[in-house]
Amino acid sequence: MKLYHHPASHNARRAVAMARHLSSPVDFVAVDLGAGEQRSPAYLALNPNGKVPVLVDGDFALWESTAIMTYLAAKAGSPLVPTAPRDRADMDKWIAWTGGRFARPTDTFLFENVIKPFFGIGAPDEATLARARPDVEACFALLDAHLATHPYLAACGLTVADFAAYVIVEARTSWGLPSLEAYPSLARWAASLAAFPCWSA
Ligand SMILES: N[C@@H](CCC(=O)N[C@@H](CS)C(=O)NCC(=O)O)C(=O)O
Repeated sequence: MKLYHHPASHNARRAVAMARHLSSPVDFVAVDLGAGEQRSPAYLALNPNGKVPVLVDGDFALWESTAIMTYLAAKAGSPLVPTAPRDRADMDKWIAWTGGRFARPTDTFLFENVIKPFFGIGAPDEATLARARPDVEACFALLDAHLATHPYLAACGLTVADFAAYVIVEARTSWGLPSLEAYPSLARWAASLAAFPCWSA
C-alpha cells in the first residue's frame, strides 16, 4: 500500500499515525503541496479533491483521512474498529463529530494563525478568531465532560475516533487554540493519546 501525505497536514498526520500505530505495510509518499503536485492529473485520478491523504491499496484509491484510518485498522483486524453495531456506531458518531462540529471552529484557528502567515495572505483576523473561540471552548467542554466519565471517546474503549480527534487537540499550541488547563479530563485523555509512539517520526 502507498499512503500519500504531506508532513505539515494534520489530516494526513492522522492516517500516517494510524498506519504507524498498526505497523501497516505502507510506503509513505510525500506530496509536494507547495509545488501543486496535488493538482496534477495523476494525483487527481487518485483523489479528485486534490488533497492529502490518499491511500492506494492495489486498484483501490481511498481518500478522507478518517476513512483511511478505519480501513487500515479493519484490514489489520484491530480492535480500534469495533465490530458490534452499537460500538461501531458510537465510534462513527465521534468521527463524524470530529470532522464536522469540532473541525469547523478549530479550522478557523488553523487558517487564521497558520495558513495565512505561511502563504503570506494577510494577518490573522482577530474578530474572526474571537467569533470562533466560544465554539472551540464549547467543543473542549463537551469533550471534557464526556471524558470525565469515560477513558476514551467511544464507550467500548480506545478506537480510531480517539486518534482522529487527538490530531486537533495535539495542534492546540501551534493553531492558537485554548490551553487544556480548564479541561482536566480532556488533558488526561490527550496525555494518554500523546504517549503512543506513532506520533513521533
Ligand atoms: N476531509 C479531508 C481533508 C483533506 C485536506 O483538507 N487536506 C489538505 C491538507 S490538511 C490538503 O491536501 N490541501 C491541499 C490543497 O488544498 O491544495 C481529510 O480528512 O482527508
